[in-house]
Amino acid sequence: MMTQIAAVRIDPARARVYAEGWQSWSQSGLFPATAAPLPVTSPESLAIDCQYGQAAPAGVFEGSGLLAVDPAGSGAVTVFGALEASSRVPVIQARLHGEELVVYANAPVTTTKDSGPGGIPGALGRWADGFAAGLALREIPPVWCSWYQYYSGVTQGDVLANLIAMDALRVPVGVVQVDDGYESCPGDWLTASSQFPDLPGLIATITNTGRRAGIWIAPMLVGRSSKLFASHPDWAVRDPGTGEPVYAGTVCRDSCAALDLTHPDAARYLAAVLGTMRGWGVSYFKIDFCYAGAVEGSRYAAMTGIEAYRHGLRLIRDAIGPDALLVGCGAPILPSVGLVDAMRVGPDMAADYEPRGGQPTMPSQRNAARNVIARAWQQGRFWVNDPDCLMLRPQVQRRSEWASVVERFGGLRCCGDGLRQLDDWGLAAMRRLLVDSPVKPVT
Ligand code: 9PG
Repeated sequence: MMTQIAAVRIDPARARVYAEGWQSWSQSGLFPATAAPLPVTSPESLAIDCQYGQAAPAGVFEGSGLLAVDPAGSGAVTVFGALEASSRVPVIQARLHGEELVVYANAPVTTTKDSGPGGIPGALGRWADGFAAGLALREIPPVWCSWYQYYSGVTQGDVLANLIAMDALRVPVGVVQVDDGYESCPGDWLTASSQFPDLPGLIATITNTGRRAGIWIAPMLVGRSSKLFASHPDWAVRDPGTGEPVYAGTVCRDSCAALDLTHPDAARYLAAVLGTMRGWGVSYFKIDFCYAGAVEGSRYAAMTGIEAYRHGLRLIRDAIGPDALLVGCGAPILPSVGLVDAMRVGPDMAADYEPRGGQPTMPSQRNAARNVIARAWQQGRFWVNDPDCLMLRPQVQRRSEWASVVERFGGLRCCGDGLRQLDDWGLAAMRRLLVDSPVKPVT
């Protein structure tokens, strides 16, 4: 139930509204008060990008646990923020009525008037200093990631060729991360696809060069075609009404359910998978499609989606150990604070500047840059921001603009190009930008 909590007087022509998206890929931005985002309509985006699978109504700004208003003219920035995000995240909405923004929430929030410097980003940074006080953050070495050149077609040979090329071309990479494509099916993480005849051997080859080996995994999903789902259908989060597994997205063309990590046997299974990867030498984990761990539904233990999600994140950290680096992706923002080393803060980067169909969460430089700039205040406060990979090969539209955004606002530095695809400009820029991530705020 939404209740009105405030009415903020604004100058409609100049006022701005910040709305925090639910998870990494969800639309986050600083919008003119007269231009609320278009509502999400695609069923896939509703399941993936929206809190509780529900879109904000037309003409409404919606923040997941955080919304800020800069009235422009006179007056301080007002920040409406969650008190905590460990059991539920309040939905906060704002609607323009003449010269007022009327603000509603479905749970108690704090209201802070901030007259300090820096407008909305400055006020959000100060709010974050309170919300996430006392976190110790760690530097992340520069990463090479297989996704943005090879996508799901990546082979062991592609990774090896790049491992050789990074030495030959003197590209300073500290972590070599194998992305989606190595596994036979989401859930069956230790059964490799035919593209990876010897995954443990590849990991050893990477660590033998003195680099960290990294792997992508979607630990909170289970594909319906997997052996895991066939043998343990009771490990899926279920709709309390129908008893059917809750749909949690499509990965590798497989429709997926959410894995119930409150089930002790499912938790043991995941811990064993991660422990095996640790045993191969993997010490960097990009955990993806994490929103699936927070869907509401029937679980073994009676927990809210967010409680179950945080339980899952803790068990993942226990399984990989304190020295491994943990990067969240597709992950609910406020519930992850303090539980990951780095966090993807926007939709996927892509070679095309504009998203397909104009959709605000589809891969594209336009969408990625919007979120990375809007969420820059999280860098060095919640975690190291991951703006997504640098893509600097000649086929990438407006590539120097993306390099500038990553340099100015990002934290984690990751190379997404096949290194032999880079021309002289791309190689020089890549060498310059691949440095250890800062752990300090950028704004
Ligand atoms: C691997 C990729 C990469 C990438 C991640 C994630 O259907 N979707 O809406 C959708 C969104 C993002 C996405 C894939 C699908 O990309 O962000 O870095 O790891 O998964 O599959």
